[in-house]
Amino acid sequence: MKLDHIGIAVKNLDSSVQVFKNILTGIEPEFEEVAEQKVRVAIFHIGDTRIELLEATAEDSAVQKFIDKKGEGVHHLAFGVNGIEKTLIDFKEKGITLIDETPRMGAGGKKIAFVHPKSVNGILTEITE
Ligand code: CMX
Repeated sequence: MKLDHIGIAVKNLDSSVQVFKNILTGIEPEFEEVAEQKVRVAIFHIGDTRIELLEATAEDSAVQKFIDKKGEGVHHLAFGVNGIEKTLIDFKEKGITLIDETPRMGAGGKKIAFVHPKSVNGILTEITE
């Protein structure tokens, strides 16, 4: 298990990238659009983990709903696992509420699944492989 990335919801990707470039001096982000999740993403690699800035590309995007309700800020934590299907079964057996019972495709063609924030102290949690 590792901390794969931290997702941060932002209103404007371009201006937020400038803010994070000032903080993460010398790190150039990669950009990606994840159509299925209705987000545009700027990815900053920091050692073994990443900060992902998320901008909604549609009004009904989960990121847009989050910003409307809570404002900008940490949107989710993502943990890298070996054997995502096995991990989901394990979580379910432990009574953890899953948003995705089976993995779907996320950024970079990785398998991802979300766990409901109500199950994890208000933190939307992603697992990825
Ligand atoms: N972190 C913490 N709480 C969150 C949240 C988040 N990111 N998103 C929503 N919530 C809370 C809401 O505040 C709300 O709480 P209250 O009931 O106390 O008001 C509750 O969850 C329900 O929220 P909602 O706005 O009514 O939204 P939905 O039920 O439609 O969906 C969720 C919530 C988490 C199930 C949905 O956003 C989801 O399936 N998310 C997973 C996919 C995703 O977030 N994709 C975007 C990023 C993708 C990427 O990284 O590529």
